[in-house]
Amino acid sequence: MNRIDKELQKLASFSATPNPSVTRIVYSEEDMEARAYFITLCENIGLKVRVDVIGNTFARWEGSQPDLAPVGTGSHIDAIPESGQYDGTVGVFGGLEAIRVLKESGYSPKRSIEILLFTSEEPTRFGIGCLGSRMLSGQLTPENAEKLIDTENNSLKQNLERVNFNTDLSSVKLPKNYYNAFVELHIEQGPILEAENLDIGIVTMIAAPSSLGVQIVGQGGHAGCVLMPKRKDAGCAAAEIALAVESIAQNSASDNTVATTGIFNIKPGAVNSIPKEAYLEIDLRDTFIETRDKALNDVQDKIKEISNRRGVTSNVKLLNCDPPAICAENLVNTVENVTKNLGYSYKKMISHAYHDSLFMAQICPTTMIFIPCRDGLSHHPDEYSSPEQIHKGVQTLALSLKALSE
Ligand code: HGY
Ligand code: MN
Ligand code: MN
Ligand code: MN
Repeated sequence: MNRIDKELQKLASFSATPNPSVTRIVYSEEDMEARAYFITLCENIGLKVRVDVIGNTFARWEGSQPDLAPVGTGSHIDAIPESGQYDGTVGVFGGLEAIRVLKESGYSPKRSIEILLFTSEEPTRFGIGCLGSRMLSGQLTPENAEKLIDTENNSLKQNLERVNFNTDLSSVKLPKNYYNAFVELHIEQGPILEAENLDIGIVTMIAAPSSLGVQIVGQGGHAGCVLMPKRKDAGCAAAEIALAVESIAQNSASDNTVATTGIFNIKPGAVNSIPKEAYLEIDLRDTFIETRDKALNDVQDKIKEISNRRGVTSNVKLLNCDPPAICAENLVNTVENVTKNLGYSYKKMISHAYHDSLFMAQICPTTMIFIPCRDGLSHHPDEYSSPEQIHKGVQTLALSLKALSE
């Protein structure tokens, strides 16, 4: 088994759930152990490591002209509950492997090359994704970050104090033009590359994500004694809303509108008690802002109509609503030339998943390199990319970083 595969296996052992699933929520014990493991590997090859106050970790291979803006690469290692070993981690450990491969080839960069381990790409703890890259890009201000409350009712600051990080959030935002370019290696998390038997995807655009939180309050009551005409069933209202979300996405003018109700909780959760409350979180994305926003409005109108008709109250909160990212043409061309020279098959494509690159694209030229994943499965214990697929991704990243740092 080669180096990076061993390391990805070791990394997967830092998990709150047993193998093959991975659960590694930001600022959890397993997250902190995984971070320490990565930092050790970086220090072992002489990279200069620094960690910012929310845990974004920078591992720099100093170039011969250290004053030049570095070339960045990286991704995340936090993992949603019961997910897989490769989402994000291939980009962080692939960045490390790319640097090792370049070092071992005798190359030394003019521009520094820096790996960035982003804190909290997944929305699991705070309800919004890309916390680290949102703050680095300035899209999320320290004032708004301070308002974030996690699923255990702790603020961001309380989390930082618990893991002994500093809490001066104003120091996170990167200075203008901090990076000359940013390239993220990531599994595709979809079926296209595998179905078309391609080695590499070169990302030209990242879809526009949004999410809503919906708190629904009905009447509740005894499941036997309240006759049907009198019921104000929050669970049924939630179910009707979830189906409306699906139908709005299916009937959108854009084929790229996608939506689901990924969080669906009802209270009190007793079989013989009519659901009094429901809490939903709806994930809605599209590559086109207009159709994304139209779908978002339609969902909110539908929530109002269903709630009024069913006599329940609903409180809707927009959790995030971000523009799509257009990747830098010159970077896409650089990666395309590298891929061609390596003799790998490839295609230019859209990322329907969001990534930290969505926000890095707001502050520097950015693109992504995708590798196939089996059956297009992700956010699932069976998520898998083969050593050969990872190898091709790392080679493409390494020679792209070389081309950008010469
Ligand atoms: O949900 C996403 O698109 C990302 O994988 N967190
Ligand atoms: Mn993910
Ligand atoms: Mn990811
Ligand atoms: Mn992502």
